[in-house]
Amino acid sequence: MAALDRVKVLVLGDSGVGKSSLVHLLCQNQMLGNPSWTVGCSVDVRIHDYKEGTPEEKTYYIELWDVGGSVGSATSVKSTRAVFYNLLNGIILVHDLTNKKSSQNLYRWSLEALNRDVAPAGVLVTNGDYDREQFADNQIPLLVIGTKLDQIPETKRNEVLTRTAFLAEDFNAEEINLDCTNPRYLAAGSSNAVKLSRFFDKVSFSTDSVWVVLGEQVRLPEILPKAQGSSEPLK
Ligand SMILES: Nc1nc2c(ncn2[C@@H]2O[C@H](COP(=O)(O)OP(=O)(O)OP(=O)(O)O)[C@@H](O)[C@H]2O)c(=O)[nH]1
Ligand SMILES: [Mg+2]
Repeated sequence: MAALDRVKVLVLGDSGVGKSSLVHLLCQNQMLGNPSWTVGCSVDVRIHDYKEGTPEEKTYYIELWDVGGSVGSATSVKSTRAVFYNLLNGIILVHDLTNKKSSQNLYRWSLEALNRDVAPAGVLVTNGDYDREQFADNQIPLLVIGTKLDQIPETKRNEVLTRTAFLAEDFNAEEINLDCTNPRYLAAGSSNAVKLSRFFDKVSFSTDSVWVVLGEQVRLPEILPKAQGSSEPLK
């Protein structure tokens, strides 16, 4: 069997928002039994059928790089994380719907990963300082995921989801809100599953188009002449 193409997706967000729980759900289709702090980064893989059911259908390994979210913006911590940010095809931005700060910090996480974090070390780029122009030429697919939906009382959901819809708009991304401990939220055929599949289609397509190398967005042929008839990405 031919080796499958692999693509890399970063999973970013504050500590405790549920990144590891989400990755486990995406890759193992079940609740993560015993979550503990992620130190450094852990990687799991999901198999994705690009353009399923069409003549262009192709299977990809999606590597989900779950980057531990502890201790925000000290320069040394940032440079440690930076090693995970090279050669990426997409970013899943994860925030906790019960924690406003974790939503605001997504601006900082995305800027850090895309190497546009020009704020002085230790200063968060908050919603108020956010400038959409910083993303004007971004070609990396982004997906915003809100977790702990189960912990928001029914009476508060509208208010919370209206606020987070703006967030997805700022990132020009789709959003999914869910409970990471419940596989039902990603059940086959559900609108969440459709959004997810659309995101992974975009990410898979990007193996043939754009990568981030040391913070610069480049087209693959510019850094690696492709083997005839192959779209094997750079490893
Ligand atoms: N009720 C509920 N609990 C959740 C949800 N997602 C995550 N949790 C819980 O939140 C806690 C933190 O989850 P993790 O997945 O470890 O968070 P993380 O983002 O990987 O944290 P770091 O590894 O420190 O960066 C765990 O106790 C999870 O069970 C959710 O959607 N609903
Ligand atoms: Mg974790």
